[in-house]
Amino acid sequence: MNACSRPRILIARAVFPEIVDRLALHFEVEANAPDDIWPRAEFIRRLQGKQGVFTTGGERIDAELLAACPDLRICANMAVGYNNFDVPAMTAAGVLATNAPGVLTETTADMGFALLMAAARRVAESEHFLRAGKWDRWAYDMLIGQDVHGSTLGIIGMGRIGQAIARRGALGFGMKVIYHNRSRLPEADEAAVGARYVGKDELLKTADHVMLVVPYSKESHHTIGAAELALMKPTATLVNIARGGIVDDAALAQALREGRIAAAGLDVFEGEPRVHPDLLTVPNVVLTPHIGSATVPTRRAMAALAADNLIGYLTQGKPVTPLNPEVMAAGT
Ligand code: 8YV
Repeated sequence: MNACSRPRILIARAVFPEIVDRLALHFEVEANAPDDIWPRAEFIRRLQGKQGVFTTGGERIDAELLAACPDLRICANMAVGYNNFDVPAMTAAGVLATNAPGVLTETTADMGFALLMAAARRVAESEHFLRAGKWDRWAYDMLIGQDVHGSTLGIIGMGRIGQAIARRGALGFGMKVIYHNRSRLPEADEAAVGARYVGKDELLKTADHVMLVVPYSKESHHTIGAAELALMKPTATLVNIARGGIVDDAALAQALREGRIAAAGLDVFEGEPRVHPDLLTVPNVVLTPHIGSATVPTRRAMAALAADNLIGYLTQGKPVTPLNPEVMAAGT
């Protein structure tokens, strides 16, 4: 970049046109209006000479890519999760990483409850039943499920979204809320959300409904597998709104098929957008295509925050939500 030219950025996927227009006030922008999924080599080629990239959670940023893109200074994820970023490699390369926390908390917590209600009360199964013309009479046990109100909700992962789910459960549905997390919340925070800390096994054995809200990492891979499913109640439901890979999808499909747990609600999948074929053939699971944050205001807010990070950092050295602020301290 010569001294008087504007920074150049790449927007990896299609986003709201007004966000592209806003970015274009500050940068030379290469956008992706057709929303093509570029093969990695093409992504790297398009990143040449770019100082910033607007990513959406699906683009892997690692040491190999960073070595091939020496001009890159910031990667701004339009997602709170950033398991697509190798943050230590970015720090080593002097590249700032930013994510989009906060703005999607309540929307994603709503989706957790939508899946919980749908799974426990067999909403999707009931709809399929009706559309298939199978509803010809009332029966005392037709599509009966489990209660959500007044039951015990077990939350694994107690960050912002976990706490928003706890509040909904305790205050809205009169649930007893237990949680497990890497670290226990301060007592005042536990009281504020009405949740009690327990060990993971106790949570799995006690909860009527289990909700997963942990970030994905090597450590959280298959947090729920066959052994954990075996601890759960046969009447229990499992909801995953976190990331694919937190649950062993093959083991879950088998547990659902064998009635070892009652139902599940999944918004995220191992290897998505592919879905394990066994999950597609079991009836007692509600499947949605990673729409946890998908409301108009929230997706706008996420895109705006990613844009704010690019503008803040590349024009004034002041990002809003940096993940590795030490990059700035190092003056790189
Ligand atoms: C995004 C998400 O839709 O923010 C996250 O971590 O999982 C979703 O809200 C997805 O990552 C694409 O941006």
